[in-house]
Amino acid sequence: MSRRISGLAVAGLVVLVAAAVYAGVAAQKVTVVAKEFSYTPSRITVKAGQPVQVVLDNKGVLEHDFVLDRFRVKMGAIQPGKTGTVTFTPNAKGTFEFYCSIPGHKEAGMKGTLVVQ
Ligand SMILES: [Cu+2]
Repeated sequence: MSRRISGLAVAGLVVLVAAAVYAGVAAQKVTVVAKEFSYTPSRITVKAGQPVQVVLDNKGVLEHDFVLDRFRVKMGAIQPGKTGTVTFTPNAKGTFEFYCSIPGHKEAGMKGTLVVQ
């Protein structure tokens, strides 16, 4: 009986430690709505050195993308009504541009700013 209880206690402790470790590296989740021809929000602020998960919610009628050259992020085209996800870790502080790589979209204003602090 006591062996069974201590076994449960150990299992519980393992779960707690795993949860704590996971929380330490949990991604900074950011949802960005894409439409013609903008991102909302167009300015995203994140912390350096911690993973960032970008969820692109395409509420437009054309396909859209999310590209951030500085951190080699390229989501790929997301169809209207769909969402796409990409995760990266910004390893430098500063202000960086992200944009849509579908031809003509960036030029039409489909770009934004990632601020890494
Ligand atoms: Cu676009």
